[in-house]
Amino acid sequence: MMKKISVLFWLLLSMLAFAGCGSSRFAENNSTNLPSEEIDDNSIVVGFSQLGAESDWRSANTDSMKEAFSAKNGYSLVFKDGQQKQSNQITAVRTFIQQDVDYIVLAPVTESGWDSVLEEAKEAGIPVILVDRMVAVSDKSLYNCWVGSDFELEGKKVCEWLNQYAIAHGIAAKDLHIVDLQGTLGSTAQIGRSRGLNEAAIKHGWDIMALAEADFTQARGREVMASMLRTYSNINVVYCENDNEAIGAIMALESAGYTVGSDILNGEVMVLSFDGINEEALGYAKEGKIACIGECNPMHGARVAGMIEQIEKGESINKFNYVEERIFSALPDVTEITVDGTTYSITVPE
Ligand code: GYE
Repeated sequence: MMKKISVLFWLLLSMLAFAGCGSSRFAENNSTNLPSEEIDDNSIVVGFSQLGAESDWRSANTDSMKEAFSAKNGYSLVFKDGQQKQSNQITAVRTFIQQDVDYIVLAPVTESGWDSVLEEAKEAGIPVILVDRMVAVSDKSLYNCWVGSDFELEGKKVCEWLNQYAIAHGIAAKDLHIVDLQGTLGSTAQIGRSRGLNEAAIKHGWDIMALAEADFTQARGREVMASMLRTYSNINVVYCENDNEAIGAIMALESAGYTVGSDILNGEVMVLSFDGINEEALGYAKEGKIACIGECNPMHGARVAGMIEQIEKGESINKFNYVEERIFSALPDVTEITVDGTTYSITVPE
């Protein structure tokens, strides 16, 4: 089952291909080339196609995976950064198939377009584990299992927090003027979080003034917010689909002269967000500058390693594995929320 020889062969091939290039070429390529001393007969070879490095969440996720699939834990990891492009990820998966790795782990950038390459992996008999986002394939046997977050639930929780906050402060639905800085369009995190907001807006009669893709990055969050402020002057709630966008949006709001905070009846602009892993965003949440953060847990490394252990032992494994997540707010007014019959207490960020 171990694929030592073929990986060694690939290692040699890539060394030949890169011979003569400076070390920066390796950095640009952004892959981990396996040092031969890390490949041993007993290691399990994992090819991990990470979608990019767009956010702090993503960096934490990458670290967690690298830690779990370390040589000391008995793994050889082939890491490829897709740089936010599905075509790069498809190439990475094809490379893993050619390398004949033991497992393919995929964090897909968007949901559609995975059928062919996953069929190739299946034909090669290599188990595929999805992490974080999902793929939209009609044949679910193209992957073994998935672990990640319930993004729609995250969205519903943050919106229910907003609803309870509005009730506690006597803010009418018609007085909320919301914009949505969406994540990468077509990614599971975007689809779920946008849907959570959309459903709440329909339920409560909220006005969603504008929505636009900000790609989960601080730079795009800032640009998209600045452009929305040029079009609309009465925005008072900014729903950011991750913390990096929120940090960018706060920069744009403050440089346009707005005060970011929760007193929306007196002209402050409220920022809502997701993740809760970025120190700066958590700091903002502590001071109430980000009113509420729906936690999104990136620490999937040990979870995926656990799944691989189960497959190795021939144990059956749950297809979909959702992680539990909290909701952060330092504002005193709402202490718990109920979504779909479950009550969640609010965690005050420390
Ligand atoms: O919220 C965001 C990242 O898919 C859960 O992607 C992930 C999201 C996360 O870029 O920060």
